[in-house]
Amino acid sequence: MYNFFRYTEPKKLLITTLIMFMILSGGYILGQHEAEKKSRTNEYISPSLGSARFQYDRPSMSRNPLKEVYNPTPPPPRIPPGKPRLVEYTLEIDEDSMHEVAPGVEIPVWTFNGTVPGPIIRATEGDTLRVTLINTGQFPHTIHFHGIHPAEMDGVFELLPGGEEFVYEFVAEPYGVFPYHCHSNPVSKHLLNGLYGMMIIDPRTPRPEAQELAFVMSAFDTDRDGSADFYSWNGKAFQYAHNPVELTLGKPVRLYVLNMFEEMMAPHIHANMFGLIPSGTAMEPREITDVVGLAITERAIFEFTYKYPGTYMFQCHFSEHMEQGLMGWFEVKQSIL
Ligand SMILES: [Cu+2]
Repeated sequence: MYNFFRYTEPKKLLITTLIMFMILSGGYILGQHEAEKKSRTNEYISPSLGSARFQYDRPSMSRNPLKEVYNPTPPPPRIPPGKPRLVEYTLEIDEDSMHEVAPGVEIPVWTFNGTVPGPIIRATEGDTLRVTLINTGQFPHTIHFHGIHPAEMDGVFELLPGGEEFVYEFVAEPYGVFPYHCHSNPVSKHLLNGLYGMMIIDPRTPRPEAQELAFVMSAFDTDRDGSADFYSWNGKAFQYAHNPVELTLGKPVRLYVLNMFEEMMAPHIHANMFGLIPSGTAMEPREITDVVGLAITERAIFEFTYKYPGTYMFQCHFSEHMEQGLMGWFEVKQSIL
């Protein structure tokens, strides 16, 4: 017994010292991290983040219009089931745009047609999609569409110099939800600067009638320190916290959602479940859930209907993403008809 204590006491002392060191150094690192976060410029605290008691303000109390809210309603689908048609878009790249990334915070960005994300491109499966790209900038750019198309329409090798135009033309297939983005190197910079958007290819047999929404999830590193400062639905942090998306009680909703940032996202709707159609490439949901993980460029369709009226949060379930912009409100109202 005597020997046992003689050998264990120094061990205990060593372990205790090690634990104390780990606690103290951990506290120091955390403190440094917090101080670094606070020193960042362009920090914006949304009133919807709530009070010191961490309660969320109701959206009607915090409505604070941005200069403009990115309309979450996608353009209507082509009128199926007619014959396949030619669907034309013109996308102009501008390297000299200012973009309000959060209320009162403007940053320089690169844009397709002046917005981040760029406009939604929409066609029906089998249509011929013709997209004219005009590069008004100084750097070479491209458009790389996801989906099926010939090699020379893939927007990887054929870099478009500033001041020139190029026409992408291919048959829209398969049906689903896709990203499009610049693929000029360094791709990370062209993406982070804002050159991305969503493409919806509708099935030739139309999906059932629903209120349609489209959310592109992305993030902005405003001070270029390598970590994102704002996370956004459709390019603006907190825009649907200040301007809730109105839904009609009992009416089906179809949400097209796409992640364009290099971190995992976890879109989640509150007090409800959705039918999940990964990549939008099926007519029927694969499962019923209320959250899904989306890696960069992964996308899905969520189909849901609210059963009760009221105000419901939607968010990215990564807490940091939510606190830095990826949250908002659905206001579910009785139909006035
Ligand atoms: Cu580019």
